[in-house]
Amino acid sequence: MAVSEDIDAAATAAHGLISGAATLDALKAAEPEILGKKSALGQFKRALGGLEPDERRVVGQHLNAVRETVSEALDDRRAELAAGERRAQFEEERMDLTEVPTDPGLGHLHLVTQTVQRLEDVFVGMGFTVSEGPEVETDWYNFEALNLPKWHPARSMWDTLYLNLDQGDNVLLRTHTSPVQVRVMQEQAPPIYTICPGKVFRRDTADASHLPAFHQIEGLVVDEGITFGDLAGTLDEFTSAYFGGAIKSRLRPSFFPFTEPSAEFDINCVICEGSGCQTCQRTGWIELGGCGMVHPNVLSNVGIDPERYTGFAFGFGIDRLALMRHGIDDLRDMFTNDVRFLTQF
Ligand code: 2NL
Repeated sequence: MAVSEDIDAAATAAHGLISGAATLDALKAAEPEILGKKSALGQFKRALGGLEPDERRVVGQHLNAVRETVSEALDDRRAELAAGERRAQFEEERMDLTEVPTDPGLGHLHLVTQTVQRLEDVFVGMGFTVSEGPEVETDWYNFEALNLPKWHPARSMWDTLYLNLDQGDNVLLRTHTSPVQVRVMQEQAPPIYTICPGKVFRRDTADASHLPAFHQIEGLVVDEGITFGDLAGTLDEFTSAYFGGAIKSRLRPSFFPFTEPSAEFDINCVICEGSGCQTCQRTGWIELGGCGMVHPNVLSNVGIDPERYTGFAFGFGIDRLALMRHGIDDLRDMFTNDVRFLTQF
């Protein structure tokens, strides 16, 4: 039958267009010509209406079967081209990862953590315990208990960061680790021999020698018969245990509201060992921190009888200690977390 052969010829042409399309875009552009209304196969469909019912049935069935086959071929070709184009895209965007080291090596503790652990080792070796406490504190623990009532002018020694919790200026980020020792004294009767390392906070702009969050270690001893001589001896013993026998310590009079008497505590310059250099401004000494005999008011505030017990306390910065030991000249370098810097230590 002539019509049937024409349909087969149109189908062959359609299959030719399908397999001839080299890209998805080309296939899409050819679609109207393959099965669209104006395509040969589309026109046959419209022409069915003019045929006799018997012929229409036979030709119709044939046309439908042919259109079905063409439609399947179109779908297959579309899938094949899409897969090919995706493969080409992957190939084009492939990244060469061979420069990434295959063995990144083990990490290690941060320089400040290493320093804290060495300090703890030295003090634990001298019979101290290690105490920790909250970084968010109340005004009472951070100031009031330490002989710093609200009106005390020395409160301006600490640029305090207050937390806005609708509690006025009552809740703050601790400005020193002393509140930990206050808690220890509340919870535990003397004898007390403890150190408190930890993070402390000040309202400061970061520069080479200041950070708004830094690390401090404080020590506290409360027992019967503790004297200023015990304080000096403990700090000197610590100094030679931590820095080596060549480094000595000395005390200079100072003031803290929570100790009386109070002192600054210097050590021989670790660079020149006391002979004088640029780092110590040719004095041979470097200031490490402060110390003193615990003020009787502080003992009373935590329920310890100052007539029976005396004590000493000291505090110094950990970050600067690490800085000194390793000849680093900018505190910020330790916390920028550039592994090229950190892996040196
Ligand atoms: C410094 C000075 C110091 C204390 C901390 C202290 C703690 C209690 C009672 C009395 Cl619970 N004192 N701590 C005492 C003197 C100095 O630190 O320059 N730190 C960086």
